[in-house]
Amino acid sequence: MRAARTSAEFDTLASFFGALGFEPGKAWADNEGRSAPFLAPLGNLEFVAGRLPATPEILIEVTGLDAVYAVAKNWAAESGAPAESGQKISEIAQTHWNSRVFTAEPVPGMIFGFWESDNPHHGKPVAIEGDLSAAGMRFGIVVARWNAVITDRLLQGALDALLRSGAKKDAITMVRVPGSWEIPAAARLLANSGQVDAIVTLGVLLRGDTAHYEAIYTEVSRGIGQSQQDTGVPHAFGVLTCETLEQALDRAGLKMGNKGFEAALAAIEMAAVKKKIVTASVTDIAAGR
Ligand code: DLZ
Repeated sequence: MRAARTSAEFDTLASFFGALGFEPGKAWADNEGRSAPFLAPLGNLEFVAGRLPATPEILIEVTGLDAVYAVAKNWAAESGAPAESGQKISEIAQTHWNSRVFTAEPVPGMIFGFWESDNPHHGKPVAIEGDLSAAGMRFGIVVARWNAVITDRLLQGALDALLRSGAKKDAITMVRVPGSWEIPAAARLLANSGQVDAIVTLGVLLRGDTAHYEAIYTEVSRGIGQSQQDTGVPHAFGVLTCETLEQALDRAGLKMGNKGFEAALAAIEMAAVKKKIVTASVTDIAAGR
């Protein structure tokens, strides 16, 4: 809690922190005074010995320092107050502790520092994530011939995604099967071969045209999922289940993107995630090593 010396200073401070987008807390007002609370997601108290802190007493860590700086500058300009009356905003400066900082003095003598670490992971939970580079990876594509007018487009989409992400042509093994029903078995054989890092499965089941549609769909999705679980090789699911041919076409490159392309991207990402999890320790990854 900081006490404003005057009512005008209180208004200025409330206006400044409000402009910066701080979440307001529950304010109070009575005969003795009034408050303007602003909530911080996390607060730390740090004592420093041996060298004077190069920064003001109150330091606020932000993400997007440049945006915060622009808002602060704008606020100061709009307030129209002469610089000597306070409301000073410093330049952004690099610190000796791998951060950038600027100071704001919305009212004379009350200086706040705003800073952002140079390390983009600072203070954030770091997730293991796969990147979308397919260079050096090997892929299998299992594609059903049934409804080939659509599955061919899904295949083109998948190849496009793999090649544009850096996969080599000869690192892609394509397997054509009669229909979606046969996809799980072929995918499992491919996974067990040890020749691929990830598999893209492509097929189209049309409710109107497919006898026992639910039963086939359940079995195909279960089979692909089970092959993935049992073999540990990522299987991306690119089997469309649609009411009509038109809906399927929309998902194969017309109105709703190309699900083959999307499935291939998922395969690349999961192959990369697997590599990271298997080859590095989780603590290494979290530390960005
Ligand atoms: C038989 C059949 C039918 C009726 N419909 C489809 C379909 O919509 N999509 C598809 O991929 N395959 C279909 N099939 C073929 C089966 O998946 C399977 O290839 C055959 O029953 C032979 O085992």
